Amino acid sequence: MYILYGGAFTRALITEMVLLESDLAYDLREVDILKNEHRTPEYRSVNPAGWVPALITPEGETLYETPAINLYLAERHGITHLAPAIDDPDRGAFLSGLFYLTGDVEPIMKRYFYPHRFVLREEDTPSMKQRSMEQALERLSIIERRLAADGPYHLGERFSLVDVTMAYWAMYMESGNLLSELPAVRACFKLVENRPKLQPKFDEAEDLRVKYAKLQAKGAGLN
Ligand SMILES: N[C@@H](CCC(=O)N[C@@H](CS)C(=O)NCC(=O)O)C(=O)O
Repeated sequence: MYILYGGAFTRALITEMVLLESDLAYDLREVDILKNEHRTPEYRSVNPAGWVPALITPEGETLYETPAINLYLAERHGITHLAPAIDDPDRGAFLSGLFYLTGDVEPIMKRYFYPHRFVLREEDTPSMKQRSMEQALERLSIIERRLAADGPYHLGERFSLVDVTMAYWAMYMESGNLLSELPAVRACFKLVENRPKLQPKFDEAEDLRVKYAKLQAKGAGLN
């Protein structure tokens, strides 16, 4: 069985969704990033980079980097409805969409969620956060145009891992009312959110988000 190191507010949720969509059994080991459990020696012995998620394969190999884990799972188990096979005509568009999100958009999201890490002076934190969201919206507007023209999914009528990856970030943006200018992104997110195997995970994430907002109001936060 797979072991997934994941937990609340982490993109391990994307990997969980891949596992669920693919009917693959897994054991979830919770890593609480609000308690800095990802920085403990125990967790660093799993993933020295200290990022969540990490996946242990049934053979005992440790994998890291979310898109790599997700591609590995889809390809190893032949889940071509999530990741078109290498000889599939949709493969190029699939890889482009996935790498655009994970290589371009996600680092901007990191600056949005952890703005204090990217400034020299504490007083610059709010402007870093604001600028990051402006940049994220600009980068997502490229996806918006593609989805509006050729959607509803990144691959037209065909759902894939690219949509699940985007839906994870869209979920947080939707709860902050940040998708109003991106109706096609929002529509794609809603289609993913309503998939029967994934809906419970989105509901769970929304409950956690509400709890986190309450904690934040009391001064807690990502550090
Ligand atoms: N490039 C890595 C990034 C992983 C990552 O940043 N994970 C976040 C949770 S979504 C994390 O571990 N955050 C803790 C921190 O930044 O201290 C991946 O795609 O897996």
